[in-house]
Order: sequence, then C-alpha cells, then structure tokens
Amino acid sequence: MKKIQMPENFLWGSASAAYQVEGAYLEDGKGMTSWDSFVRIPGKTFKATTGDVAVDHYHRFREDIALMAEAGLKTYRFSVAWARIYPDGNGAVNEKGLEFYNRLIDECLKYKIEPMVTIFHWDLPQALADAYGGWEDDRIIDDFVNYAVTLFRAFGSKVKYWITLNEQNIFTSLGWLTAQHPPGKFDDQKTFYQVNHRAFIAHARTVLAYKEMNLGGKIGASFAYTPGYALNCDPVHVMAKANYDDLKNYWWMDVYAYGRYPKAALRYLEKNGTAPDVTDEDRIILESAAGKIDFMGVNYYQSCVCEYNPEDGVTPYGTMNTTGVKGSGAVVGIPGVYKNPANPYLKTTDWDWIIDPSGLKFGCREITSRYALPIIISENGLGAFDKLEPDGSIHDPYRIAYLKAHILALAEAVEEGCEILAYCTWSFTDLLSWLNGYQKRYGFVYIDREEEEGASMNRYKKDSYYWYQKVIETNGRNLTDELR
Ligand code: BGP
Repeated sequence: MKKIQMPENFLWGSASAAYQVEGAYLEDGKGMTSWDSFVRIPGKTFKATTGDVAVDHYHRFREDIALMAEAGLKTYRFSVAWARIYPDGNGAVNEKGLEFYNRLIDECLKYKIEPMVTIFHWDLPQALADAYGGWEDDRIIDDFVNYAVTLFRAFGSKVKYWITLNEQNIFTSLGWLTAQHPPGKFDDQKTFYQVNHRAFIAHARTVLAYKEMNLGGKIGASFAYTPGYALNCDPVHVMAKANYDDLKNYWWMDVYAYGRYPKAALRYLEKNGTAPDVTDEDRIILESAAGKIDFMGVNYYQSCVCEYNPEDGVTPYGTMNTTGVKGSGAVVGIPGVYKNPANPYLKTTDWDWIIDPSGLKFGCREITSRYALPIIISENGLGAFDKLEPDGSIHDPYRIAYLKAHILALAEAVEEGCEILAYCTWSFTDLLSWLNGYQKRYGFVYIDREEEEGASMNRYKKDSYYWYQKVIETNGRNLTDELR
C-alpha cells in the first residue's frame, strides 16, 4: 500500500492573536482598542477577564519563541495590534509599535520559524470606533489599507505569509447580531451585511495593494469554516444544508475566492431588505482581488448538522456555553431556513463544540473542489481544562487525541488531492479565550495564571508539547504510518 505523507517543507505551526497573548495594553504608546473597552462592560466576559496582562507575551516573547524553536515549529502565526502601530487608528505611526513586531519577527527568523502575520484579529483601535463607528463607516477602508501597507513596508521583506482578516464571519456576527463582541449590537441585520461588505472591500484593496508592491509573499483571509451535514436525506433538510452553506459559508468564501456573493443567499437578503449595497466599482475591486489571493485560510474547530427550522423555530440568539459546563449552549438557527442541532454520532468538548476530525477533511475537499485554492489551516485545536501536577507536568491525552485525529484527517485530504500549505494549532501557549476566560486552555505550554491577575505566569510544557515535537520532527510520519 502507498504511504501517506505530508508535503516536504510543510509548515507545522501554532497560532495566537495579539489581544489574547500580549498584555501590556497601555505600554509603549499603544492606543486603546475596542476589546480593551468592551471587556470593561460588566457581564461581557467570563468572570470579567481582560487581556490587560494576558499571558505577558509582550515581555516574554523571547522565552515563548525559544520554546517554539525547541518544539521544532516551522511557522508562528500571530497578529499585529493595529493600535500599537497607529494608536489612533490613523495619523502618526508609533515607532515603538513597529519596533516590537520587528523584534518578534527577527526572533522567529533567528530560529528559522516562518512568521505568518494576521493584520486584523479583532482589536480595532478604539479611536476609530469613536471617530466614525469603525466598520460602520467607509472611512475604515482607507485607514485599514493604510495600516496594512505600513506593515508591508516595514516587514514585507521578512514576512512571506499574510492574513488580512481573521474570521470576518465571526467578528461581524458576534459584533452586530448577538452583541457578544464589540460593538455589541443586537440583531442589526442590515448593518451586519453592510459591515461585511465593507470588510470585504478592505480585504480586497489590501490584497491588491500587497500584490502591487511585488514583495513575493502569499496573502489570503482566514475564515471560520464550520462545514454542515444534512440531518438526513429528507429533501427539506438537504435544502436546509444548501441554505446554511450559502448564508454561513459561501457568503464569505465565494467573495474571497470569486469576488461575488452566492445568488440564492443574495436573493433571500434582497427580499428581507437586508442585502448590502454594492456598487459597480466594488464588484471590480472584489473580482480583481479574488483572482489574486494565494490561499484560503481556514480556522476549523467543528462541523454542524443542518435541519429545517420552522418559521416559529429557534433564532440565532440562544445562550452560548462560556463556562465549560457541558450542555449549557442552546441550539441556534434562522427561522424558516435552518437550525443546527446536536450530532448524535459525535462527542463534544466541555464547551459543547462538536469534535469531528472528518469535518476538517470534508472542508478541505469542499474548498479544493469549489475554489481550487491552496489551503492554510490557520487554527485548529481543543479548548479544555488542564491540571498542573505538583511536579510541573500536565497530562493532556485528550488534546493529543484531538490533534492526532485532525492531522490524520488532514493527511487524508492531502492524499486525496488537497494542497495544504500549513497547519497551525490553536494555540502554542495557553492564552485568553475571548469570552471564556483563561480556564479554557488550548496550548502545548501551560501558563500559570487563572482568571484573576497576579500569578507567576511561569511556562510549563504539557505532554502534548513533546508529542507535537515528535510529529514535526518526523513530518507527521509517526502518525501517517498508521494510515498505510
Ligand atoms: C477563533 C478565534 C481565536 C480563538 C479560537 C478559540 O474563533 O480566531 O482567536 O479564540 O477561536 O475560540 P474560543 O477562545 O472562543 O474558545
């Protein structure tokens, strides 16, 4: 039998985001961000946790990157805090902000770790929210492109992988539909779609600007992809899946890859009066950028089930499990279209996320067939409770099992023709989970801190750290040999 193998020079990595790891939220001239403000609103985050100190990556990045190097990481995906570069979102550059990321990038390169930079991972400069409502105004587009071009100029010779926006679908849904992220708007459908359209234009103009600079790297966006399975072969549920895909997946991926919205979804929104206003100039920008993206970035955590949802059925606004108490999340959906019930064939995490390695392969196959683009898995991981033992060890076999199954599914996708450039676990060290505090841990490296401030922040390697080290060392062969 043929051996299944990951490509040579495969980029094994891990990912983080500025707000979730850096801390130092007012240091070296950084401006306030929408998240710095939002977490201060009572009731918004688990036990009122903030990223003020986070896991102190801002001061300990050398220690963290040395740990990455020892694990053998080939890439580190991190985001830049816009408000470190432009404290007011635009205007004068804060040199100290550029210097910090220069040091971070150089530290990666010192160990031959490929820096993969996310331009926007949700922490909007608060000044732009105050000046014109941030993503609710077209002025954001020029400001975003200007910020991105500043990064290309400063780091473009060293950074070869760029991600414009992280999970546009999530930050806009939680920001304008469910009020769980800034700016905390509820059920504002029309604005939601217009904000998304604006974000698409900002992404597209950034891609075009990058390509004009001829820096020779790759650029794309990272989409939070939750593939859907029809509940069964009853055509009503099969159509619910088709509608789910158009409204929740293709709405974003089609624009990145083709520069146009899926037709049926657009028609549905037009009927509801919530479709975005699109000009001819917008269409040209979106289409020309679509032809230039180098990969589809995918953050994959789970799949879902699609079932027809009656007109008086569940809404998108059910409670979310942010406590780790299993079963506390509600079924959500769009009345008259679809809902996402539990999958009886699959287990879930303590935060009710469905564990489905096959979904990762399914998603890669779908992207390969529909878009014929290379794929970067920019996030994949398991949020879990971990226990630090008295001897400093952390036994996390559940994380190893989760990642192993996902890597094997990815290897199968490669075998079946998908071009996968990189796999970044979420995350390398433990970090702040936006709504779930610090107790929901994702890292290979345990960080001694809980929800309250003041702990040592010492770093401890979990069992999964040594396991990932072996995976990288053998380019996954220690796992894929099982697939012979
Ligand atoms: C993605 C985000 C990450 C990260 C991850 C885990 O949506 O891009 O920033 O937070 O999900 O999610 P959570 O922290 O909610 O468990």
